[in-house]
Amino acid sequence: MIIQRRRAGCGDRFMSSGRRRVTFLTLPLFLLLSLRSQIAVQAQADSNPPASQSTVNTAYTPSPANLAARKWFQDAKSGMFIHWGVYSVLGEGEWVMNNKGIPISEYEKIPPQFNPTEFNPAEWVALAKAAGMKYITITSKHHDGFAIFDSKVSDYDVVDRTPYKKDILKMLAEECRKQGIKLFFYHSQLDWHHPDYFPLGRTGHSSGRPAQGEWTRYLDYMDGQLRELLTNYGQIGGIWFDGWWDKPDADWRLDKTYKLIHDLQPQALIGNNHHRKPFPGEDFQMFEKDLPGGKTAEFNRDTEIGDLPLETCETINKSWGYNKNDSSYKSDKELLHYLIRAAGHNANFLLNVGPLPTGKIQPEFVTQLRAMGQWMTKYGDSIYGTRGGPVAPRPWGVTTQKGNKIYFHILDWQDSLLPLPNIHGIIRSARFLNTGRKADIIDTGQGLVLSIPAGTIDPVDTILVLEM
Ligand code: JFZ
Repeated sequence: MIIQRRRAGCGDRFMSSGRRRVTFLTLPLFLLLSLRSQIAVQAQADSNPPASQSTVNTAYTPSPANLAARKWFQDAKSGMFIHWGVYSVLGEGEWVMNNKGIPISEYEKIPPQFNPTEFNPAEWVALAKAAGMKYITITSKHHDGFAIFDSKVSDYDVVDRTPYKKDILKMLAEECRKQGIKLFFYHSQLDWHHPDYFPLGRTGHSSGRPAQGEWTRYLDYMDGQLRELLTNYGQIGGIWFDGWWDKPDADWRLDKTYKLIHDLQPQALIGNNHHRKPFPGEDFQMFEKDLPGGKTAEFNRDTEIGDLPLETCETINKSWGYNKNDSSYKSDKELLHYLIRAAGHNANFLLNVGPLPTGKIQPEFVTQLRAMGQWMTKYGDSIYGTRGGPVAPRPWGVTTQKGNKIYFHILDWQDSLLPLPNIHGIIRSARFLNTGRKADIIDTGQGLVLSIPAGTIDPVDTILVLEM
């Protein structure tokens, strides 16, 4: 409800411009109560969908544990994406095998060079926490087909083919459990190495594989690795699939694979980066390099937003896997804006790091992550546990909400007045989170306007909190 008209004689202070200024904090209680009865409700054509997400797929009923995990996921808001594999050795990103046309026979010479003696899982997990992140999603196997865990259905893995010989995922899983971070596995359905990934899809044509193979055997192999991932690493957050888009017309036997996962760990959340509306059996929907509904990336052209929890992922520079030639780092402000805008879109932000082949995370990433964490320590209340707020995302910023609080995140606004549409009901208090100062809300008679005094604008995010 927007308060449009107030009774004469109730202390209206008219400004010279004719606007009425309402400082809600200073209004006596009887006035606030009297305002309840003089209300005009304004239709809202442009508000976000309701905060509670409907979760029903046709052929799949998520378990209560799964529904609880979805809520946890939506509350978590921030996660760390990790692209790490033997490709890191070459320092040209995780697509190097395809992009440089490296045949399998040559690519198989890389694992013997992968020896990350400086890998310290405690350091990685602590860094994620310091960045304010609540979960980690790491590549168990990327498109190159190489597993960074101990697989028994293949010897193309870190234990069998590298001098390091240790199960990286086991080490990380133990540390995550210790430090209270959830662990998800990114698992590539696309495989440039396995002989039964046949017929080939759009990519991986220079691998030099024989022109034959049995597709269902490949799917059995993939399910075999997934069974390992859901059995040997304790309770996991979920599986982040990718690569479906390489063969969109293939029979991926998704029902069987998804059922396997949900049978083994009902709470595990399944998402698939197929850039389509969610398929039955999935528990969350992710977007790559775009906010939900955004179509700046070509592969998001056919994307539609479903009704599952949302996540969007992005890189700090332009690469997922370690790229020694990529120094186009985004600033901490840009990254925070992405996180805040994602929250306003009702989505999580999964921010990527591509560790070095040594096991270290490069200092440029560490600096940005720590800066983001410092901001989250101060202002996390306006992000964690929130859902998209009453005003749909705007160029100037976004809104989030939690309980009786509405947060306006003003990210890019130069003027001293900002309209506050879609605010219904009595405002019990209005203040700026950055300074703690009371905010002046002006009732124009046709809607509310926020007055932003000089010096109030915060270079990252000016946050107005309305308590309703
Ligand atoms: C995928 C991966 O290919 C990429 O390496 C990274 O892991 C990212 C998070 O996810 O990105 C894609 C997905 C689809 C296409 C291209 C890149 N596509 O459809 O062309």
